[in-house]
Amino acid sequence: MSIRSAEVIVTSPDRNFVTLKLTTDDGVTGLGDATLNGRELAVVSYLRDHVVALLLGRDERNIEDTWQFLYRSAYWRRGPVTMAAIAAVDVALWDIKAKTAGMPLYQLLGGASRRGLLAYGHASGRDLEEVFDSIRAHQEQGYRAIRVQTGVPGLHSIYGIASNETSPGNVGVRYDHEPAQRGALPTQEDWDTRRYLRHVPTVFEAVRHEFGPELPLLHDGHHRMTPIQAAQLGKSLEPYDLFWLEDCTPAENQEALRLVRQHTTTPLAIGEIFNTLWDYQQIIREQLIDYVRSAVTHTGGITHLKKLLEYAAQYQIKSGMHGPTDVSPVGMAAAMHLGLAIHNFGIQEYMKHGARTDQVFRQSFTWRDGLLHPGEEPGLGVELDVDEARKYPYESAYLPFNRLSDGTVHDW
Ligand code: CS2
Ligand code: MG
Repeated sequence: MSIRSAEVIVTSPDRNFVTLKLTTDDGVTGLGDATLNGRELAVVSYLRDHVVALLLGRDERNIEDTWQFLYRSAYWRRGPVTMAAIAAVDVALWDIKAKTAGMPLYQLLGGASRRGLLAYGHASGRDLEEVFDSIRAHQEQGYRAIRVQTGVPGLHSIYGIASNETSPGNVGVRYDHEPAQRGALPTQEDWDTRRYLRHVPTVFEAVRHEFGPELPLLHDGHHRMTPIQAAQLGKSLEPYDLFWLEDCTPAENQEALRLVRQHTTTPLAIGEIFNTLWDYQQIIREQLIDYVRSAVTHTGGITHLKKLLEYAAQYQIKSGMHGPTDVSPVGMAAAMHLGLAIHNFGIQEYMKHGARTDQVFRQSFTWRDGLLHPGEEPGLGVELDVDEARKYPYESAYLPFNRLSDGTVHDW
């Protein structure tokens, strides 16, 4: 048994996706997601120009050895591009192993630890009325947990607001669920943390008043606050009992979370831009977060994320896997299989992909009563229609960036 071919497939049905397709000499195929939003082609080159040659002829059964080989033999370790490339190989090999074993991947990972995965959706609005309507619309779609992002008076276009104009003057073109805008250059957005800190608690007060105490509510600070501002927000949101406050401050300096922890009991989620277990070591060991936000696609695949979550479990820290539209249906399926099997599952982010994407990627997962389930097909349960994919060639797209009113670049 060995790997006969390795194809890197780039398609852009509703947004850009990068998928690795491995085929064994027995004709068994495996898929892995390698999509890195706004930097997709860097991973394509890493795979095509450096990794594919290393895979041909390898025994596809030796997943751990292949992981270690790709991680250590590269010499240059970690980082978003490397870990997305390794993730794609890893997940494709797990897909092949589960298909060969004739079982859904979660069975190979230890079987189901729950009926399904509680998932949250993205409600947002420029004002309270839009926020309320968006929450109701998500409840009608079956969501039983909701992330709330709100516009801030005085700020034109900010992260996470579906009804934002994509750029000033582009009236009517919705931001919707895709932050990466097609185009030759990134668009600039404006930001003011003090306005945001004054406004957000008033929105959660109104949402709790309107929707009651039960509904799990989440909010994404999207890396924009200093540690003391994050502490301030966490404290001011305590009365509204959030499920979590996410990415409250940039966490390259893991100690920053100590100051936040000192001042608030609002649960904290971090890690969607982390790539390895080592990025978390201190914040897990010091109990500075409650949820690990890493996605399988950006953290070295199932092999590495499973180890990270097992480490987190020792500290009663749970998973909260990143699941925006830039995690492809292949990456989402991998997240669902892992999430169903692990004990310390917390919640899964679930933004629905577009109709064209669902044509390119045939999926077997289910969404019922607010719970996701990866399905019972052998392997991941996702097939990529290569002819359909070819209809949508790559298109340049960038995530926006932020400048403060004085022109300073700020975290987006
Ligand atoms: C976000 C993402 O879903 C989230 O929690 O932080 O929308 C993020 O901005 C994108 O995935 C970036 O590619
Ligand atoms: Mg986020």
